[in-house]
Amino acid sequence: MRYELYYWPTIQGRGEFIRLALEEAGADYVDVARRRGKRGVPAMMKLIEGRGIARPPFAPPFLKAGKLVIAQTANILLYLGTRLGLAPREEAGRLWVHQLQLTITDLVVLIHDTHHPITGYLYYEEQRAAAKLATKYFWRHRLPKFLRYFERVLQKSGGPYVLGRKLSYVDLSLFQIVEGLRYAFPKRMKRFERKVPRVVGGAAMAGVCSIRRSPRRSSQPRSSPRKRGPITSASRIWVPACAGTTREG
Ligand SMILES: N[C@@H](CCC(=O)N[C@@H](CS)C(=O)NCC(=O)O)C(=O)O
Repeated sequence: MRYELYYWPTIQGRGEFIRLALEEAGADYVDVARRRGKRGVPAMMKLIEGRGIARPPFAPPFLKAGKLVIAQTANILLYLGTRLGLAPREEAGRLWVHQLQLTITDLVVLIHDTHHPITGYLYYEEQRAAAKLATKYFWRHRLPKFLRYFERVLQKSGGPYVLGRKLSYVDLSLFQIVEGLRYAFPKRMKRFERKVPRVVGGAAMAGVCSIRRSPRRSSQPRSSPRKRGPITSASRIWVPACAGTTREG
């Protein structure tokens, strides 16, 4: 089956979690919004607006698989996981990796909030004081709690991956989290990494996958786009876990 991935074309964002899984499995897919003209972003907007579709997605990323249109990153990965050989087939294992992915979903929101704690509609500069406070507590409490949790998960599994020796989509997402944090907070992350060696080690192994060599992996932007745009504009979206559009000074 040829999958259709829909995500903002110029950033890695949450779309990258899906892209990583598709690339790792060598799946046949098209990155729809990266196409030029009407077949690109307008085609994505058409589905979001619910034109000609009974179950419209709220926001990208979403995946079209035959007649199915599936949104929500963790939900998409739940669907793809067993099909791409990146999740266990049995129920308990499938729910376990889904549970871990939902935890990553929570972490992504916190990472986003280090720069847009009040709202994504305001410039980073307009909420800098709140962002600084959010960043302080993120690094002091929240990130350590999340990554130490994954450290324990990896200890229990025996590593290098959350399922032990079998790679899953969760490991690919952890790779993306580590890479995004390195990009957005290079100094802090450098100091922090030694505290979560299993997470960093597993991420490094998961990262040695096809997408690293693939021209389809979008690069991190060189500068920090801080323009405010409409809600549907890619320029608004700041998800450093995956996009890393703003860096620490
Ligand atoms: N919980 C959703 C979040 C989806 C989401 O926030 N997508 C962003 C791009 S990364 C978006 O375009 N949001 C539009 C909006 O919130 O209005 C997921 O994990 O997929």
